[in-house]
Amino acid sequence: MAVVRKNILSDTIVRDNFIRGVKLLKAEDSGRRTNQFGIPGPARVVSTYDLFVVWHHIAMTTATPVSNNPGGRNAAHRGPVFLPWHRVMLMLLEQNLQRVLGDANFGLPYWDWAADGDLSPAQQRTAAIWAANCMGGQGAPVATGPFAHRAGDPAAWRIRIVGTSTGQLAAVDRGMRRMFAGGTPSLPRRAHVANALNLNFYDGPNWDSGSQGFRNRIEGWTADTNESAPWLHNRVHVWVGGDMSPTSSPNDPVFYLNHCNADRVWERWLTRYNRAYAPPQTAPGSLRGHRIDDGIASPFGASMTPRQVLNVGAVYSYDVLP
Ligand SMILES: [Cu+2]
Repeated sequence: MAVVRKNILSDTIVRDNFIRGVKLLKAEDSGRRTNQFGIPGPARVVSTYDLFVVWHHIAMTTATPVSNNPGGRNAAHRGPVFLPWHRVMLMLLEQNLQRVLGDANFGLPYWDWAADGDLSPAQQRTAAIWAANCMGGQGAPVATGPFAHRAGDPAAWRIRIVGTSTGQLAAVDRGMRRMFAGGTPSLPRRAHVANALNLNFYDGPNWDSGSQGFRNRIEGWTADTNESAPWLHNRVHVWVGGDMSPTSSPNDPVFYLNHCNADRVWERWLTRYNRAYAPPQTAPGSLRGHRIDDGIASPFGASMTPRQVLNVGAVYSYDVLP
């Protein structure tokens, strides 16, 4: 039976289960060790939660095509596969949360950031999502909420693996960081989402962060009216700041709430435009990794293609589409 994904502010049980679930995954040994990923220093356990962090970093630092990549396209971003790739990631996290929670009906919650974007900049920083009983607030380290740093508490949320500015992975052990509005003054607004949904084609040449179409707009590389860069999904990463900025951005559970909302916007787009995707499999090898039947590899063994995730109604749906 398909699960329903809900707004995290609308259901306290889903909210609390999400928080409990990510903590259980953070405490679970994935069976992998840091040295298997070339991370310098003594071999340490990689938790199931952190395996998603490593996966995201590796995808983001894998150029597609590997040899010549002027558009900056990587295995998960700046190209057509951005939306399917993150959909697969969210589905795998959701499955793992269902497993550790013992609840096959658990659906990943989303954060409707455009609703907050319509608030004043000051209200955005103290919105309900950042309450101590939800995601907690900002700081370096974060000092309130379920992911706050608490000195000497082994159950406190710790950042263990980060992506460095030189594209490497590094082992650390510290509290999580956020800095609201440090890199951009405000969240995306509902009007920006509506404008993105009016784009009636998915993606096109050069299939990168410079192309027109819905994918590049929701990812956040193309301009909307009267707002300086970045836009939409990218803007949320930059606005939250801290650990939401680098290749290891899944370190902050808010990553999943942001991407679940981007996925929700995509789902609306799919319902409107006949579940279209591009490029087709006949596209040249320079688009390998982004064509409709190219596999999306994961460290969890599963490999899905964009085509296989264009209609996920049997797996999950959203309580409300934008
Ligand atoms: Cu990503």
